[in-house]
Amino acid sequence: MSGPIRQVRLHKSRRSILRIGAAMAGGAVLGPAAGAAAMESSPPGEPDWTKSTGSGVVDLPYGKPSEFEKDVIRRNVPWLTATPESSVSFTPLQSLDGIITPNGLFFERYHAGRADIDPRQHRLMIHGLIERPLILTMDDIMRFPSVSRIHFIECPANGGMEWREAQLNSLQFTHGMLSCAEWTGVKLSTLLDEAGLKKEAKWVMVEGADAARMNRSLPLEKCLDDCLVVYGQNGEALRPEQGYPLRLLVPGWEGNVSVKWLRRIKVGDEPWFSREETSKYTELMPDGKARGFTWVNEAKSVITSPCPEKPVAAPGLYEVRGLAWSGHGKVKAVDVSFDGGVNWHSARLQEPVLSKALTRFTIPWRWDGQPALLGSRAVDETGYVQPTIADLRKVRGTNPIYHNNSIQTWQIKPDGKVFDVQLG
Ligand SMILES: Nc1nc2c(c(=O)[nH]1)N[C@H]1C(S)=C(S)[C@@H](COP(=O)(O)O)O[C@H]1N2
Ligand SMILES: [Mo]
Repeated sequence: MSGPIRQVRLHKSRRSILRIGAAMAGGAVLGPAAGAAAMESSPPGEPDWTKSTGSGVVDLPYGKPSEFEKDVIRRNVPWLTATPESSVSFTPLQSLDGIITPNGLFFERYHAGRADIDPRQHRLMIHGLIERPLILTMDDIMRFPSVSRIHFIECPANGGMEWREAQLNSLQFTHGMLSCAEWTGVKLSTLLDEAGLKKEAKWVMVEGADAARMNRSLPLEKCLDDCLVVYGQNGEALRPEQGYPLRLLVPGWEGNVSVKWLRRIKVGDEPWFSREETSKYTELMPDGKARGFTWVNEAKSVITSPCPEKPVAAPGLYEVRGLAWSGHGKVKAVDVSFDGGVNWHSARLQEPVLSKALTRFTIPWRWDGQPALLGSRAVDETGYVQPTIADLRKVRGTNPIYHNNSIQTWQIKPDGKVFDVQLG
């Protein structure tokens, strides 16, 4: 009994965070009456779940979230693509904490649908400018020394619908082609070492086993640096959505190069200029030329709470939360503005801060009920500062689809609703 009582007293003598919010919520559960209730042996009322035993073990052989979390799901934008086989679903960033995306909520991007592959029949072929061509089974691949690394994947088209104007009033749809997992597999350099690179080797082509046979060219330097051939995702096998049984993971680079259902690696001395690096994943610049091989996802951040899906309940004290990331390495700092970029305040970075991984930031905010414009700006370890949309447009115009890493502004209205806006 003494614990709760002492807690209540402590709360009274110090500044209470919940008091204002709870009163506004009608005081039903956490209102002033809660102070007295905390001195009883249990919270007021006796709910059904306390009156009888619950379900037994292995009632759910593979666990899933509470039924009360049923709205926390991947969603798509139906008008965006002609078919669901060549489409994308978005991660509900507004409902997630920390930096890891649960496997069932990892965003999906398919060019020709999800391949469902029998791992016993899957093969990875390595050929081209190497000494020993290889055809590896999954068992072969799992015998190589393994590594586990936490990295994000972001489709370069994330935010691509916002180049001209703010049109999607949703964090899930403006930023949800972004997820982060702990990946387990073999370093690509280990496999290339096993195959023996010839000295003319300069480029590597990677290809998927899906109906799109998606393929991309990668410079050998990146392949030998930090690329992984992975079979594990957050401690279990890759999900089919993420390329089961095997995918390439190219840390920090546009998601498209992280080829799923990986079946072939060819070593050459020049790029292949595949469809996905000529017709797509290039950007039309204002002078009519197209930029290609724009691989790196540069520093970016977004406030995940509040956001259009998570309005502000009432004036009071809040913790503003968000995510920051950079394809060049670690996030060094995140600044947050509450007045549309006039004043900036340093946010706290939550540990761990990992290279080419999502980083969580927080900052306290007392909302006075007045209109506000919230935005976050990431700085990475190279010193690169996340740009405004106005600055990006000065260089790249309004035609691009890819690599919109601009500062996201959320407008808070006096009723607490949150809107996706852009500042001139
Ligand atoms: N084989 C294959 N690999 C692929 C794709 C694909 O359609 N086929 N989509 C790519 C694109 S465009 C992106 S953004 C990422 C998305 O990875 P995810 O679906 O695991 O989120 O996978 C890439 N790898
Ligand atoms: Mo993508």
